[in-house]
Amino acid sequence: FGQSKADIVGTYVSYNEILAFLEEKAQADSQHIAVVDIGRTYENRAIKGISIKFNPAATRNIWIDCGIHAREWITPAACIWMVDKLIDEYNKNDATVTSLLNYWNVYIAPSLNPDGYEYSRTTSRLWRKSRARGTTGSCFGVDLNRNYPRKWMTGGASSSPCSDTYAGPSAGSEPETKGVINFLQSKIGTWDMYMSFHSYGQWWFTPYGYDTSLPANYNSQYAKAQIGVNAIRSVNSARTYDIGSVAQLLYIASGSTVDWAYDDLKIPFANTIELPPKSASPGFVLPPSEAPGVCHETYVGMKAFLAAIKQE
Ligand code: ING
Ligand code: ZN
Repeated sequence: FGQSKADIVGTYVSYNEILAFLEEKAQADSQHIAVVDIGRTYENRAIKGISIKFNPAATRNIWIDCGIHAREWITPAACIWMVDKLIDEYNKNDATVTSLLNYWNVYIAPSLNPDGYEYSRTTSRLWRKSRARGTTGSCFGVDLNRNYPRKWMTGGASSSPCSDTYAGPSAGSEPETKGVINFLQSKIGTWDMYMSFHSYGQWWFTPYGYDTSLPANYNSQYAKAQIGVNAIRSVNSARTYDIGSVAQLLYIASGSTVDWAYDDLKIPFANTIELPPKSASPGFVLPPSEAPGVCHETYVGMKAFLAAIKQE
């Protein structure tokens, strides 16, 4: 037997290995699972996601993305883990996963910034942005989590192409951003949850990043996040997360995915999770030996969070 692609689950792998994994999952059950096109990158890589649709009558959707920032390697690993375990546990008739996947179609995009991810893997480990070349100057890359068209460039973002938080030349200018926007817009009104994974810091963020005001349903978002965080701590008692809005807990940041998903797409549960570790050492460079544990606890937290949302 050849080595199964399933062996990549819980490890840090190349973008090509991620794509091969998605294809393998779709081929193994083409009736329920498909690789979907999200868009292209600046360097013309295909941005792919996977759709998991076990119930043909399900009409509601949820979205999970990872890897919008190149150096946050634990996040594609966490997305791959979720794809693998959701499918596996559904097929094993796990009660929670069965009820979640009979209710929702799930879309998971493990890497929204594959150009940056490959650059981080091969050349510059702490690269954050995309790899777009501006028309002037010698600096590369747009911070894709500052490029979304909700309150673009209104704070906590830079107009300098050399900055790590460069928001791009205009709102939604980047091909990576356009791909996500077009995909979500094509199913507008069907989304119940939008989650973007980042690292590091152990925070569960609600909107907003653009200012310190809170979304209308903040108390409900907080309560559901609390259930997710408690589930994570039930797996690893040392894993504490703080819950709150981006701007209140961390810093002002405009043009991010969550503010766009909540305000423009009206998705009631639009969150960002900052995965472990908690502090700058090891920060983005989480040892691979810790990846399976983080992926597992995160998956447990997401299941509890989704089960809580489903009660609404
Ligand atoms: N942190 C996020 C960033 O893009 C964030 C924080 C989350 C900002 C959600 C806006 C919205 O700066 C990291 N580590 O990337
Ligand atoms: Zn990030």
